[in-house]
Order: sequence, then structure tokens, then C-alpha cells
Amino acid sequence: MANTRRMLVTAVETLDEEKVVSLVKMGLNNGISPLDLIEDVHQGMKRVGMHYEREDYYIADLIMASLIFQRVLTLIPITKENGSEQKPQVIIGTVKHDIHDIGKNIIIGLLRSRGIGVIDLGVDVPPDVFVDAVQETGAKILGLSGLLTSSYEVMREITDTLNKRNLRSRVQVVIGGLVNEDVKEYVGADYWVDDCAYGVEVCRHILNIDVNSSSKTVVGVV
Ligand code: B12
Repeated sequence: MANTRRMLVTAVETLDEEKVVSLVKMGLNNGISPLDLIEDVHQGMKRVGMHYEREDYYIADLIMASLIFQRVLTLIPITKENGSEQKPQVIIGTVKHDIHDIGKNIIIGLLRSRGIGVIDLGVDVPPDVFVDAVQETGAKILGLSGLLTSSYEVMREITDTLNKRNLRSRVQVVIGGLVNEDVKEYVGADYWVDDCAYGVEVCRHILNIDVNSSSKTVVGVV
């Protein structure tokens, strides 16, 4: 099983679509969890990004990688919505100037499949649109996705605007994508996530606690 997973990361890295497809099918048949398979493909995508940075891959290769991921998602059943979705409690979008949406769409699919209502604002979303959505819906979680360095500034503008409009205490801000603890601090967010299983756990955790609680510690990962 560990071998299949390692081979999957490499198959994505080398953009070998047919091998990726057969390894994902093999993994599912052998009982590897769909979320683990998604994370393996995610790791492979990160390696594709590193090749692009080193200039031995080009933009066409990034596009190819995203097509491979989209195909993988058609093989993995977990992103199907079920019928019991609740009133929207989570707002998610990719921030202004950024059009990366694969991770955002995975998280949205996972949350909906667990009955959590999500409003998807799409990609390249201006700060005011996020803030208006918080005000209008009363959602408890604002999820910001961003994979570009320039996205951090936009995320910060969003939390600044929430503060100015006295809405910050009404919502927990979760950032995802190419983010880390430093970015979380810079942005003024509550949580950062770069793994889909953990992202779902964070959202479930927030929805089960008093939003105004000062505790930001997440207990347990799926
Ligand atoms: C595929 C890809 C593309 C595709 C995107 C297709 C699409 N529909 O999304 C295309 C070809 C369009 C693209 C374009 C560009 N890209 Co690009 N791209 C990538 C690549 C290889 C993979 C991204 C991806 O889909 N990963 C898989 C998903 C599943 O991972 P994820 O988004 O991180 O999501 C996971 C978690 O983070 C989390 N998550 C994500 N969002 C959220 C939100 C919430 C609320 C939560 C809880 C969780 C969560 O859940 C997901 C599942 O685990 C990355 C490399 C990398 N290191 O990531 C470069 C990368 C992001 N791209 C990069 C660049 C430079 C570009 C371009 C500027 C290239 C160009 N010259 O035009 C453009 C920018 C376009 C724009 N304005 O946005 C750079 C960014 C560098 C930087 N630091 O700014 C990267 C890092 C590559 C690199 N190393 O140089 N790209």
C-alpha cells in the first residue's frame, strides 16, 4: 500500500496520467482512504510546482497537472453532495487575482458531503464580496483559499475590512492553499490548513464550539 502511494506521488510529478488513473483505482480497490489518495496527488502537484519554479516545467505542465487532478476527482466518490445539506455555515472563495480552485473545490465537496452548508463565491473574489457575504448570511466560518504570494495581502485586506465593519468577532477565518503559521499571523486569520482532512476537521470543530471562545486549539485530526 505504501508503495502504491509513493508511486502515485511520482506518477503525478511526472504527469503520467494513465499511471495516475490506474494507481488511484488500485488504491481504492485495496482500501486506501480517498482522502489519503487526494493528499498523495496533492503532494505530486507540489512537486510539479517545484519543477515549474526551477523552470524545467512550463505553464502547459501546470495545466496538465490540473487536468490530471480533475480526472482523479471523477474517480473518487467523496465529493458527491448528499441531500441533507444544512443552511450555509461556511463561505469559501479563492481571493482576488488568484484563480487556483482545485483545493477549494475539494474542501467544498467534502464539507457538503458531510451535510455542512457552503456558499461558494468562486475565484478571483474581491474583499468586499467576502465581507458582504459574512454580513448577509451570518455564516460562522469564512474560508479563504490562495496559492499565490500576492494572495496574502488580499487575505489581510479581508480581515482588516471585517475589523473595520465590526464583523470580525462574528466569524472564524480559515485560510487554505499555500499558507503556513507565518501567513496566518500576517493575515490575522484564526486557522491555516493545507490538508483536506484537517480542513474538514477544523470546520467541524469550529461549528461545534462557541464562536466567541478564545480557544484556537484544534483537537484531533481525521
Ligand atoms: C495546478 C496549478 C495551476 C493551474 C490551476 C488550475 C486550477 N483550476 O486551479 C493553472 C495552470 C491555471 C495555474 C496558473 C498559475 N499558476 Co499555478 N500552480 C498549480 C500547482 C501545480 C498545483 C495547485 C493545486 O491545484 N494543488 C492541488 C490542491 C488540491 O492543493 P491546494 O490548492 O493547496 O488545496 C489543498 C489545501 O491547501 C486545502 N485548501 C485549499 N484551499 C482551501 C480553503 C479552505 C477554506 C480550506 C479549509 C482548505 C483549503 O485543501 C486542499 C486539499 O488538501 C501549484 C504548485 C503548488 N505547490 O501547489 C502551482 C502554483 C500555485 N502556481 C504558481 C504560479 C506562479 C502560477 C501562475 C502565475 C503561472 C503563470 N505564469 O501564469 C498562474 C496564476 C494564475 C492566477 N492568476 O491565479 C506558483 C505560485 C508561486 C507563488 N508563490 O506565488 C505555484 C506555487 C507553482 C510554483 N512553485 O511556482 N496554476
